[in-house]
Order: sequence, then structure tokens, then C-alpha cells
Amino acid sequence: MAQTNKDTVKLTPTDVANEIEDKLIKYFATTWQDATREQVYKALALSIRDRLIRQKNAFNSRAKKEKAKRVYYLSMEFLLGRSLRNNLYNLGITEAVTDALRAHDIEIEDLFEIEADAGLGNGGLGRLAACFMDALSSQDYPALGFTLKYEYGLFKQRIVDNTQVELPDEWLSTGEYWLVPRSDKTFRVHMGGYVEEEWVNGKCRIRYQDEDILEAIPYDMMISGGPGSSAVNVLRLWTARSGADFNMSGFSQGDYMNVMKKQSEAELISKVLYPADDHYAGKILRLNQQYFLVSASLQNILKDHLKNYESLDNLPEKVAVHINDTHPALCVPELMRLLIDEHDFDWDRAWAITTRVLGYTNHTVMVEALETWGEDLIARRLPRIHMIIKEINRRFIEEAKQRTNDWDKIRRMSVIENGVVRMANLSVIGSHKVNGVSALHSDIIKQTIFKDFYEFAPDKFTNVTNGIAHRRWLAQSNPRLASLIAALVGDKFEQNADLLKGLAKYADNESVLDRLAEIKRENKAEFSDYVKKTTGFSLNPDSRFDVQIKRLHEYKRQLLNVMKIIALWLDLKDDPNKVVTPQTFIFGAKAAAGYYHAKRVISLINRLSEEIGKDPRIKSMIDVMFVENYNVSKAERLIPASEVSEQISLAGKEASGTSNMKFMINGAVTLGTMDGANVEICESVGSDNIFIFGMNAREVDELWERGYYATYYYTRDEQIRRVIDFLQNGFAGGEYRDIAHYLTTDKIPDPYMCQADFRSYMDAYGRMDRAYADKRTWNKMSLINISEAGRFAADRSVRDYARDIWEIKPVR
Ligand code: 26Q
Repeated sequence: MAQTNKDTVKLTPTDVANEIEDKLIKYFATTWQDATREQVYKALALSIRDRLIRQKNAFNSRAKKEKAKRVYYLSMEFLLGRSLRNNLYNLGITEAVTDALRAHDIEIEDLFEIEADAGLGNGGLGRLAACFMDALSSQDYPALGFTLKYEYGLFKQRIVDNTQVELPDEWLSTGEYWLVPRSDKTFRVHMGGYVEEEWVNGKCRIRYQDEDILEAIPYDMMISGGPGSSAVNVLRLWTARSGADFNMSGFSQGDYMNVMKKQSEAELISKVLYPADDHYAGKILRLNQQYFLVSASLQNILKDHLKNYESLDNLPEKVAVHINDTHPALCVPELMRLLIDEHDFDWDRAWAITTRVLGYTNHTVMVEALETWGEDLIARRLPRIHMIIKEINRRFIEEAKQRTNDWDKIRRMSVIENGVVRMANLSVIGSHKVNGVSALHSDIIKQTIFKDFYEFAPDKFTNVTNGIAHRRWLAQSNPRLASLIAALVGDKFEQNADLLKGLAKYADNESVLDRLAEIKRENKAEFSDYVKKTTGFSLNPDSRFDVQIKRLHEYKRQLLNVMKIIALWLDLKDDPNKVVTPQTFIFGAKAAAGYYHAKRVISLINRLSEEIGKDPRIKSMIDVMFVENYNVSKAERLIPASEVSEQISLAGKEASGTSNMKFMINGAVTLGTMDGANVEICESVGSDNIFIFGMNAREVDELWERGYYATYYYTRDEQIRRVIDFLQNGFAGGEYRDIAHYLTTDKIPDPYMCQADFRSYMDAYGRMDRAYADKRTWNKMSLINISEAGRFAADRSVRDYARDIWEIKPVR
């Protein structure tokens, strides 16, 4: 283990056992002898939490003394997954704890399994926020994350009769042991009612009438950094309570029920994570959640700043606030409101500060995912914010008129049009930097949704390609591979992912390549055992693991993958003597609860799996498995066992993708389109070490312009026709006519062009299949993928943000 400057380096198993015992006595009134495993897990979590609190305090004092600038990362989602293993690893005490537990007949892995995932996110965007917090702490950057303490995270998925069913996710039963309540940092948030303006001594005073008052109570989670770091940062999660008076006068006036009603209305705000990541729905509760997060967080930031600096004039020198997609875009008017209404700034000074403090990352170009709110809703729920948004827009349009007389352009850039408030435009106008999440995506936003803004202010736009927490996704989840890498290039790759490049010199080393293959085989066996034990499903670890795990979305084209599998299956049925590479197609995906097509594809995959399972000959050659309730922890088990990484979105649609990077660093080879970060992965590994197919983003646009006729492919490509007819006719009593129609006769048939890319996909699959047959070639490809993965570490992403957007420096 690398040397750290933490206070835990020499912790012995006895120390650990004593600390656990101390917590068992204090909080569970029990002892080692009588404690259940759950109690031991909780006691261990509490003792680690307390250790991290001390380190956080020490780090904060240093940052304060240096008057360091800090980044505040606001996100409606942090998809953290589990904490125990990560924190033990970061503290360098995994071994001591393992030994301490063994002495009491407990396997550490069993304790890890007790912890529920903190699933406070839908997918990529939320996981990215979690990876960034890790990278910030790991590199000693002062940071504070803000989100909501949802009582329920992303729903648990069960598959019943091949269909997704959603169940509530009660993560707090094990999650709360990582949290520290900070009722000393409570803030009040106002919503609803109406505002009165009052002029006092030439100044406009704002008074609220009949508004709802909410209390935001924070809970802090310590975010430790990897080996070699000394920072512990905080992720602050807000809960909502009613601020309505809960006093005796209320009771005596018979208001008891009313007060209780207000209480539960308020608590709704932090009750549940919205489980959609595809389109905004304009729901009032969602707006309440967003404003609640923004207002509490910004008040907290300003108050802390004033404690240290007395004035807000130097805010931009000390504070960077980042808005993760448009979900916290109300930061723009809320910061203006706080500066003007509460801190006496005039508009121009407030605007200069606001725009220097804020940065915004866009994560999508899909129009249906771009957030807008009805102006009437904002006016009703947030009357003062509405006034400020109107004024921001009025001034912006005034300024735009000085620069152009292209009215269409001004209309497109306007924040408000026809009673609709566009959060993306508000975010761009209110931020000093705007970035996309991969090189391709950052180019696309400049040419499409933000073209007009780009022409106005080209320097505002930049790119920061996403990255992953490589310590979690390699060092912790794939210990076999990590120790091979450490043996070859040293263990410093944990701190500096660029050192993975040192693997390249082993690209022709027979024994290294053999060991790499052996590790993959061991990981596949381990995953197969886990699946067998937890579900009863039999996987063949000698088959090729070909994996697509991500939210279920039309544009991600799980259906294209299924079409390929059906084509292969039909070939096998035709020719009983046909021999193919044994392969297992593994899917994991949750669908938004109301997303009909997505749920149908989940059903189709499960039906396929069931059907193939009935025929041992087929199952031994092409198997299909659906991982129920795919989440961070399951990804950590599956990715190390994966060989083919399916990244097959329609080019131009996947902003970046991040599982592509997790697969790569675990030695899987990408089968994918030129989309998102795949483009940069291809550039890094070279076209010999990736299987690229399909139209590029430009070709997609051109085809769409020319007119996309799905039936063209259906009528000309026999294999496509057979696959679609197969769906049309249904199988095993399953009706999939709707999916056949989706591809052929719906109003817009095959909107994500599965058929246009099908032939090229099959060709790339064939190339991949042949490469796989040559073990040596394949293992070399795998090694080169790992060696090039350093570029996709979140550490690098965060350094880019720190340098180009936040202007923050490490505190050491
Ligand atoms: C919006 C309004 C109302 C309710 C929910 C939402 C909502 C929630 C989540 C909209 C979008 C999201 C999540 C989007 C997301 O995860 N995008 C992904 O971000 C990753 C990190 O940058 C990228 O790698 C992926 O390409 C992108 O799809």
C-alpha cells in the first residue's frame, strides 16, 4: 500500500476491533460476542465515519488557513453506490479490518454485501458526480457537493413474468450510518405566496406574503480520497421539513392537523428521486426539489463565505459553483436574488459576480431531455425568481440587439418564449464557462443547441471529457488485475492513472498476456458463481461475455443488440451443424417507469433469455442473461468479467458514456459507434484495438435530412427482414408485434436507425468474433485498452475542470 499521510497508517487489527467494540457498546448496547453482522457493519461504518470527520476537520482548517478557493458541485443526483470498501481502501486499512473481523469469524466480503447501494441517481450523470467527488478528494482539492437526501433512491427493479416491476429503494437502513446530521447548518427556503416591493430610502425591499417556509436540514457524508491524498471533502444532502410553527399556539387553536399536513407536504420534497433520465415532465414537485437544493446550498455558501471574508465582493476569487446539467439552473436567478435582496448589491455588480462564479455542464442534446418550465408555474411557485428571470432575459435581449438584428437568432437565444422558460439558455447566459462531456459532444453543442451563443461568446465554450474513479472501477473491483498491473508498473498507478501506459511495453509478452487472460477467466468464474448463488441462472464462464449495461433508451439501441442476437439464433436454428464461439450476451438496464418502449425491450430480452434456456444446444452457443436490478455494485462485479463492451448508440446521441471507460480499463474491447467518448477511445487505442461500425454523426444527420426510410432496409436485407418477421410473428407465446411495428410502420419508423446500421454492426461483430478466435491478438488488444485508459480517469477530468473552469488549486 502506498504511503499516506493519514493518521491510519499503523492501525492494527486490535485497534480496529477495539474501535468497533466501542461503537457496539455505545450505539447498540451490545458487544462483539452478541452483535449481529448488521450491527458489526454499522459499528464499523460509524468508526470509519468518525475517523473521516477528524480528517475532514484537519483538511478544512488547512484550506481555511490558506484561504483556498473551493468548488461547490450542485447536482440533483449522486450515484454513490457502496461506501465501506471504498473508505477502507482509501484509508489503507482493508487488511487490518479483514484480520480484525476474521478473529470474530466474519468475512469482510459478507459485511460489504450488507450495505445497500446509495442509489441517489439515475445513471451516467449521477455516477459522474460521485466519481468527481472521489477525484476531488483524491487530489486534495477543496470541494463540497450538494444534493438532496432522498429517502428513496432509484427504484429497485424486479422482473416478474419477463416484465419490469418497480419497488421502493430503502437505502437509509444501512446508508444512514455514513451520515452526520448538521442541524446547526439549517436554512430556510421560501416558496409560493406572493411578493411585495417596497421602496425604502431609494432601495427596493422585497417582502413575502403567504409563502410556504421550508427548513433545509443537512446531512454530511465524508468523501475520502485515494492513497497519497490528505483531503476528506463533504457531500451535503438536504432534507426538507416544514418551517411552519409547530408551537403550542398552533395546537391550542386546533391547527394541529393543518400543521401536520404542512409537515408532510414539506417532507415530500426530499422523499424520492425522480426515476426518469429521458425527458422533463414539468412536474411541480420536481421544480420544488430543484429550487430547494439551489436555495439552501447557495445560502450555505454565502454564509460560510461571509464568516471567512466579511464581504461578498471577492466571492468569485474564493467560490466556484458548478451546475450539473440544468437541474440546478435556478442557481442563476437565486444567486442574483440573494445578492440583491439579502446583501444589497445592485444589479450590475450582482450579475458580474454571478456569472463569474457559475459554470455549467451540458449532458445531452436530445431535445426531449432539454428542460423547460411553464412560466406560469415558475411565477406561481417562485414569484421573486420569476421577476429576476424576466429581468435577466430583458437585459440579455437588449444586449443582443446591440450586436445583431437577426431577430430569429435573438428569439432562439431568449430564455423565455411563448410562456416557456428554457433552462439551458438560462444556464449558458448565467455562466462564465459551458462544457460538453466529450470532444464530439462539445463540438455538437456548439454547432446545434448553443450555436447562437457560441457565435456570441466562443471563449465561453470548452470541453471536459468525462472520466471514471479508476480506484473504484479497477483497483477495488478487479483486485486480480490491479495486482498484475502493480507487479508490472508499480502501485503508483492508483494515484496516477497515466502510469498505466507502462503496460504497453508488455504488449508482446507471452506470459503477461497469458496471465491477463487467466485473470479474465477467473473473474468470469467468480461472476458466474455469484449469479448462480443469487439467482440460480447458469452462466458458462468459458463463453465470451459480451455486455451492454446502461439505462434502457431508444437511442442507446439495446434493440439493435437484440436484433443481432436474434439473427445469430436464427442462423443456428437453420443449421444444426453450425459451430459458433460460445458467447453470453449480458444485459442490465432499468427503464423509466412510464417508458413503454423501453419496458417492452426489457421484456423481449428476458423472453429471449428464457427461450434460449429451454434449448441446451443453443444455450451452449449463444446465451442471453438479463441482470435484474442493475446498479453500481452489480457493475463492479460484472465489468471485471466482461470481454466485449457494447457501446452502440446512434452517433451524435450519447453525450459521452462512461461505462465504455470502465470496460476499457478492465480489459474489455469496445464494439461501438463513433459516438460520445468512443471517438476518443478509438483515437487512444487505435483502430486496430476497437471494433467501430455504423454511420458517424454527420452521416446520421445527412441521412435524416435526405429522409430515412426504414422499409428500404427491410425490403433489401434478408437478415433484417427475418429478424423483424420473427418479432412480428412472436415467439414462445410472447407478442412482440409492437416492436416490429416500431421498426417498420410506426409514425416515425425506427427513429434511431437500427436498420441503417445493422449490416455494418454485423460486419464489425464478425471482425470481433474472428479476432477473439486468435487468443494472442485478443489479449494484446485487451492489454492496449488498459494501457490507454489513464486518459479516462476522473482525476484527469477534475484537473481539467480545476484549470479551465473552477480555477482551484490543491491544498497540501
Ligand atoms: C430531468 C427532468 C425531470 C426529471 C429528470 C430529469 C433528468 C434526470 C437525469 C434528465 C436527465 C438525467 C440524466 C442524464 C444523464 O445521465 N446523462 C448522461 O450523462 C453522462 C455523464 O456525462 C454521459 O456520459 C451520458 O452520455 C449521458 O447520457
